[in-house]
Amino acid sequence: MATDMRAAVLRGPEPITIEQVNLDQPDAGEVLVRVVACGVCHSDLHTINRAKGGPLPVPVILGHEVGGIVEEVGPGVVSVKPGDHVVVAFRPNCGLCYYCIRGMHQLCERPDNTARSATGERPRLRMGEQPVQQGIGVAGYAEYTVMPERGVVKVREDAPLETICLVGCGVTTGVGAAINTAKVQAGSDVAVIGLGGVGLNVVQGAKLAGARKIIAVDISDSKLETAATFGATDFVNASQEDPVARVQEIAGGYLDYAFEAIGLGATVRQAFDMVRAGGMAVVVGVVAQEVTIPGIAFLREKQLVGSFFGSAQLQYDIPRLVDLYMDGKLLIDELVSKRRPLGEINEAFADMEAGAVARSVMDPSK
Ligand code: COD
Ligand code: ZN
Ligand code: ZN
Repeated sequence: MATDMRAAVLRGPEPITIEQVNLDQPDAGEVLVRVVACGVCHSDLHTINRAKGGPLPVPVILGHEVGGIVEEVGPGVVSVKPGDHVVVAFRPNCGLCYYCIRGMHQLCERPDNTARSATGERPRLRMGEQPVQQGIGVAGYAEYTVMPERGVVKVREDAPLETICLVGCGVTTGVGAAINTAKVQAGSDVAVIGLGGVGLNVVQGAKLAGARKIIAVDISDSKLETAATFGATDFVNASQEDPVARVQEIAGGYLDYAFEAIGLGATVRQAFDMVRAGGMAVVVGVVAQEVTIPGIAFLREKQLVGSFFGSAQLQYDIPRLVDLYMDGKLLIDELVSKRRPLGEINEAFADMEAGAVARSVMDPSK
């Protein structure tokens, strides 16, 4: 039996529309989740812009920052049961490949979402006879989603799903870059370039790790102000002064870590230039360009490191990040700039494009 539901469907360059979609019941090893809330992440916007620029498998339902409640489980599912509260992990891991057995789940070679989202080999959603893709493996802008078991993580029931949904991507990506990828040392000095939803989480990850100075770099004064709430101690407006020289000055010449959270070649270079000898520049942003680095700097043992999804082990990291939020050590409410019913999804993306919000959260029940 299939479930009928309302969903926000992207069919191409035109605006997203709300339509009736059919969802399969959970198969062996799968979980049907009622979506309580879904955050609007920058990667969804990237997908929309790709749809404007060229071919993209459509129709597709975007949305991958989901907090929800298990409605039904398929045969063989053991880690969750109906009624459990879950955060969806958009990139499930197989547990068995080269990377998984070495604890690098974020690099899993068989994440069970490429087939669902890109090639549509095994579609779980359809409109009439037409398959509908689960964008970024989830399709969270809908009343329900069906995920493999390792793509849902049980969380405590006293945590508000409409807030902790952001742990499904933005919080984990940013905080994880600081505490998992870089393993920021207590007492060290950190710079974060770009203070969107992800950069703000790098700031609070660095604070959690016990950094001394956390230097926020952005071109918008309002973003710099928000960064103060999340723990930034010093502020550099890169449109008014040279960010490399100013950050080095604030750090007394020895900046330990720099994080790039925008996705531009020029700011990756700034991050690399501003760290001390032996320091680490971490690239969190998705960089579609080539990056030029002065090779001689490697003699100074500078490190340039990538970070994907906060180098997270989701079944471990998601519940502990939720605990830190419930203990008041992580701010998530402050990231939610706006809540909207599903029908306002296009407006939510317009807000993101205008830089007007840290995060919007959609409520598919409305
Ligand atoms: N110098 C300083 N700041 C700048 C500059 C500049 N030249 N240009 C723009 N900025 C600022 C903007 O003012 C803004 O505050 C910020 O950079 C960017 O923020 P947003 O809100 O546009 O973007 P986010 O935080 O939602 O960002 C996401 C990334 C853009 C980093 C995106 O690349 C991403 O999601 N990366 C994470 C990769 C990952 O692991 N993803 C997991 C799946 S989503
Ligand atoms: Zn995301
Ligand atoms: Zn794997």
